[in-house]
Amino acid sequence: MWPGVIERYRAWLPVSEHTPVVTLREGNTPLVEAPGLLGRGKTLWLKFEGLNPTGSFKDRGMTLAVSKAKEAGARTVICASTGNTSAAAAAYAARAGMTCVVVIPDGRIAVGKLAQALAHGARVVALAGNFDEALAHVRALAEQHPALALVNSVNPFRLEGQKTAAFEIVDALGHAPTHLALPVGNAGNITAYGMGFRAYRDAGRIPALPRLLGFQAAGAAPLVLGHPVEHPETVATAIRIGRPASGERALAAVAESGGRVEAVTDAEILDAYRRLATTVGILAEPASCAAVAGVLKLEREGYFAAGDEVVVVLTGHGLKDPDTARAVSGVEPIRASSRAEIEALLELATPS
Ligand code: AN7
Repeated sequence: MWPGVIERYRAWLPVSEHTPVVTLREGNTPLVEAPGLLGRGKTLWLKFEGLNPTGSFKDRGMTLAVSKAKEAGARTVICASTGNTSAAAAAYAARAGMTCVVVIPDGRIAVGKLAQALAHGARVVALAGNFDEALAHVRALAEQHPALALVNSVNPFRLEGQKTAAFEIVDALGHAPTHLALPVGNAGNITAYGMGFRAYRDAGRIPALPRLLGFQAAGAAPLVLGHPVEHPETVATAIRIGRPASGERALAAVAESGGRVEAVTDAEILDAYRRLATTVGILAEPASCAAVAGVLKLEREGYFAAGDEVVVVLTGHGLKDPDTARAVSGVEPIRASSRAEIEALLELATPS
């Protein structure tokens, strides 16, 4: 049985036999083929991280961060979040018997993520301010109050846990893909993939690093612009971040791999969202679709070559953000009050 990422990759992680493992058996997410998105001779896999216990990749880092916080004797975890980190922190804190405090930008997180944090019993603070301000507040509070364990990705255990996704991809394929594409917000996850692939390369498990392709939303693209964005805006609220905490490490990892960081517009994100939902059969949240949009854009520009194998990380489930799901479909349910009305809607040919 799959034991969760700490037990599966214990030798690669900073844990000991004294670490109380707090797990919801996260990880082991599938690589799903997406035929038809890239041209002939190229392969596209979707690493569906939305199938983790709380519906996003954050569970990989949270299992380690909460286990280490528990090991250190902490009773309360705190984080700032655009939504998914708060959902994961709330769930793993509940599992650990710890208190959880989350600070979110008021009115700017997807409704499913807010519902998760509340349902798991977290104390949810809706800040009049954006994510970057929320993160600055919780960092300062955690410094002043040693009883608070900060579980944002500035906590090094978060990225250690998240790097296991890179291991899983190589273990599942039996080799490294040529490219790994993912959305970039606070820039922790792309840094974690860089760490994971580097660890496997240094151990001789893969000959070279996949090229890391990071995609930001055009209205929140500090790493593309080369400077912080004061008022980030995008439909992809998960990555509405103007001052990425791991920005420099992320750019170094991208450069080392020979990859790139680019921006995609909200229109491109929503086009990719629709295409994924209606032709591949997968609902991924808008931030995740930024990576799909980016790969489709690079494909149009002729970036990929025959033989390339691309893995796109779908970081969060589309059910996290049902408002966007409904808006994107652009239609309402058709009302009916009788079988005849339903039948009329079917436009079936009359049997001969
Ligand atoms: C679905 O939850 O920052 O570049 O506070 O939820 O590692 O920040 C979420 C980020 C991509 C970006 N996709 O990852 C939070 C938060 C989804 C996300 C990202 C996030 P990072």
